[in-house]
Amino acid sequence: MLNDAVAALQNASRPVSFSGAGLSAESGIPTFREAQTGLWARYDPMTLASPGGFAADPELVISWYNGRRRAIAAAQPNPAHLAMAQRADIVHITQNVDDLLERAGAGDIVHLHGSINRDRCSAGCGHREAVDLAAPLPLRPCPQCGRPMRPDVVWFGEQLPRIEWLRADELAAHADVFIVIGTSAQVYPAAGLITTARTAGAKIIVINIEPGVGPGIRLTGPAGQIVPQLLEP
Ligand code: BJW
Repeated sequence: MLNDAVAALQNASRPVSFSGAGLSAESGIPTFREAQTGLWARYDPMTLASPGGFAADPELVISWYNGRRRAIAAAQPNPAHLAMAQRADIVHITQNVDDLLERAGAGDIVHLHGSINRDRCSAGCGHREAVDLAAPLPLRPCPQCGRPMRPDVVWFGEQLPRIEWLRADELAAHADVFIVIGTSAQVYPAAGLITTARTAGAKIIVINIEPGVGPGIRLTGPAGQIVPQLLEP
């Protein structure tokens, strides 16, 4: 299986990666569906990451995000991020809101679900600010219009950023190898990119710690072990 995947990549001219939270798990960042540990065990991430959750309790939601921000600030890219960054020919589509691919040195990254490194006005006045991940600010008003600031990420029920979505769709439609890394592929429209790539004829390589997630060549195991074997054979 690994040999087939390595050969597919060696012959690829338009390789694309598509990653999810499992890519950053070995950096100590809980996956989205695991992000309910400790203090957060009684909260549902599906509710926290939603406009309704923010409207109901904005301080709670900001506190959750700020805890995740501190964890990301303390984390380091793992061997999967580093191996991906070494391959300059791969374009990276990620659902992750962390910056570990950037910190690994990857060049071309499409963030489908936004970035936890920025805040924006929740009323959409257009104001955006960079966030210091190690020392994030508590809930505060937008300096431009006075409405609450919120993380610049995509919550359930919200549209994905148009330019990033169009680029990702185009990349998937023209990829010859599409490497799916550490995602449950349950959240749409992002998960639909796998079908787009497969329908257009791309070879699909799925790397996941769980067996049986997704179509194509399945490489089961932690991304931090499998991705370097695949990209640095
Ligand atoms: C490892 C590992 C290791 C662990 N190595 N692997 C069509 C059908 C049905 C529903 C919908 C649909 N279209 C839209 C919807 C609704 C909704 C949706 O998809 N819901 C599903 C739950 C069914 N989608 C939306 O609302 C989207 N918007 C939209 O469609 O707008 C149009 C619209 C508007 C209004 C009405 C209707 C349509 C927006 C989705 C936004 C998702 N946002 C989040 C939060 C981002 C901010 C934040 O991080 O806080 O994005 S939710 C969360 O899920 C996050 C992730 O990016 C995303 C994907 O999760 P991911 O990355 O796959 O993580 P996990 O935890 O699920 O999986 C981890 C995987 O790693 C597992 O498989 C492990 O086994 C594996 N793993 N360790 C390798 N070491």
